[in-house]
Amino acid sequence: MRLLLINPRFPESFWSSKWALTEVLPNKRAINPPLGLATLAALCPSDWEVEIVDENIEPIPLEPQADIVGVCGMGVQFSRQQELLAYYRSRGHYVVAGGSYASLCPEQYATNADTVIAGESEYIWKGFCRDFEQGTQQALYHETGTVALTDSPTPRFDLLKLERYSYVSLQFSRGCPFRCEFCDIIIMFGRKPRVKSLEQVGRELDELRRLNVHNAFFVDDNLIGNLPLAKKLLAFLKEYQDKHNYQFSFGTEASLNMAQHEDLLQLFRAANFGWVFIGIESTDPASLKETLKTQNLHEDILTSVRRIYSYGIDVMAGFIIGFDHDTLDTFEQQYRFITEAGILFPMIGLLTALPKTPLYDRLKQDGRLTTLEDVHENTRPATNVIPKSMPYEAIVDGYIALYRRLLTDRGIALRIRNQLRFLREPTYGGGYSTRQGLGILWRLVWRGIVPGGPSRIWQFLRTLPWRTPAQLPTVVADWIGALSMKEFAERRVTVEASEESALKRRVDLLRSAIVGYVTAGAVTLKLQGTGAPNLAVCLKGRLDGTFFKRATPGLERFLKHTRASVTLRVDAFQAHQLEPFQGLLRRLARYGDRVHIVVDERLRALVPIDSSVFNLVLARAVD
Ligand code: B12
Ligand code: SF4
Repeated sequence: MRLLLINPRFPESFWSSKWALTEVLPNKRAINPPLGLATLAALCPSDWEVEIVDENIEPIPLEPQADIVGVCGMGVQFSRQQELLAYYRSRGHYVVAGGSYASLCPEQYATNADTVIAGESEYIWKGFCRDFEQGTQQALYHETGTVALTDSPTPRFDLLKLERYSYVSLQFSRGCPFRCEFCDIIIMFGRKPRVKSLEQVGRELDELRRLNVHNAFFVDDNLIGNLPLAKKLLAFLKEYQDKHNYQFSFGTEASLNMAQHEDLLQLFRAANFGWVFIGIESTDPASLKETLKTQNLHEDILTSVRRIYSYGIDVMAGFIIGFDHDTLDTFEQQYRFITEAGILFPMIGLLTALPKTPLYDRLKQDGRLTTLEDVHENTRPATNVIPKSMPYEAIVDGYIALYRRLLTDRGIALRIRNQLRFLREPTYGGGYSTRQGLGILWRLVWRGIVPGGPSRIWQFLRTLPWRTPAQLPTVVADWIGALSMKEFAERRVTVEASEESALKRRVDLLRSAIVGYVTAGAVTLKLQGTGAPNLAVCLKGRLDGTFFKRATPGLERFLKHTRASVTLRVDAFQAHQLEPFQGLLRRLARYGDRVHIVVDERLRALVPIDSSVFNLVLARAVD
């Protein structure tokens, strides 16, 4: 049996770190590989041929040799996941949906998937494989019991192109003991953390060592969900690292109460954990109580963060604004805390109600939910919650203003200095060779710092740790991450919505450059939409090299100077156009997230498109 597993392209978000990946880090295309697919591959019968394609790093095959195509997805990937399922099904493949969102809302897949795997797949996937071989497969396999993680196999890391990711994922536990009102993790994975055995973890690390991995991310919901077991894991990791020259630099997700256990922090340090992601959400005790995040109420949060720093561990954190107790002052409080604590990568979201969570049920009952497209992307100025203590427009404006303040060069530098005052001996070393490290620094300076002008250069110099060089990798990573966020925010979050005149001017310039072709009807241009403007360009007649020479800079400038998207539709194409067309694509690649390409089905073999760079539209009915 031939099985093709696909991780669909993510829409761009703060997490994509696009600027860092394209401009600074060597040969990396995405942050993390799809661990769920590698786990699923390991659960297949040994005689099945399995291939994993991650559309975030490579194009999807349009004519795969596969009996079954399995597509995973989080909520943010839902529309692409549906598009891929529909496409492969229309080509005669048997299509299966699984992953985070199919686990939470399997009912939403009924139309496009032949089978839905809902929940952890360690047991039910084996059932599906058996049934499929016998021709008795069902439409839905739903895990309703409890999966013991000791039954989870070593993921097929060998099927992933690990060198293209900044971190490689592995997992020790699932589930979290807490009960934050907005959280869907405990709906999917429960409140009793389940863990793998230390032997299993050791086997996975052996495999990652064999594959020459250095940066590893424990993607647990909360690594310290079961404290005694977490301590055993960390002691084991320390011993493992001792034996193997500290090959790994680790990171993970954990709850803030880790700060209350100095022995635990000591173990984190000893095992070489460089950073931890923590859901801080709010510094207001009333809001924390409201959302049942009581584990954050043990002490002043700044004290907790600084204690974690004192063990050499950097803190990334998530914040939420929009709790019922929050007011317009909350924005200022969050700004002050994030700055004083020196949190370089604050993931700030407006309170959003995800389906099936207690928050969703409460707000629905109170009539405080609106419909919002793509509710899953919660790091943008939009929410499906009607705020209680401030107008919706004010919360959106406050959100944009907060990011603006945090992402000024001065704001970034101030946070770095506040962080370094307490993160004196960071464990994080970068995980790169000296040569690679110098290359990264060089690109950061020339592509990130110098283009920011004298003020950014000055702020950068002020953050350099002249007396403590061990802090340098942290400073470099801080600037790379912060400039990546800044670049994304400037394009997608904080841009003024009033770009209309700039848009029209750019389209006019483009049109006048190719006016002969437009008049002849060989190409059409149409600017559509206001909130999310889109320029539709349709190639429909004979186009020569001169056309591409003139259209390329115009389109490139359109994308560079506006935040609009472009839909490039190819309805006619001759073989001699391939070279100039590819030249056009190369110039637009850096804006690929905003470029949608629709190729007439009869021409697809003639016009190869890298779907990991551009949005390759496969749905039939596209305007
Ligand atoms: C690691 C991680 C990330 C990483 C890497 C993501 C990646 N490439 O895989 C990073 C940090 C980049 C990330 C980012 C985001 N994430 Co995330 N992430 C996780 C985390 C912590 C672990 C995922 C994981 O690897 N699990 C380990 C594997 C083994 O388990 P699994 O994926 O559940 O897979 C099992 C089954 O689902 C099934 N399965 C999986 N795939 C498939 C496919 C098929 C065909 C089948 C049959 C079965 C199947 O088999 C597996 C074994 O049982 C989860 C939390 C969680 N516990 O799932 C959140 C989680 C998946 N993320 C989430 C979110 C919301 C996001 C963001 C949108 C956050 C944001 N607001 O910006 C971004 C989006 C990413 C982007 N680029 O835009 C949500 C998704 C909610 C949902 N129900 O859809 C989760 C569940 C956390 C949460 N509740 O907040 N994330
Ligand atoms: S600590 Fe995190 S994973 Fe645990 S319930 Fe709260 S939000 Fe969910």
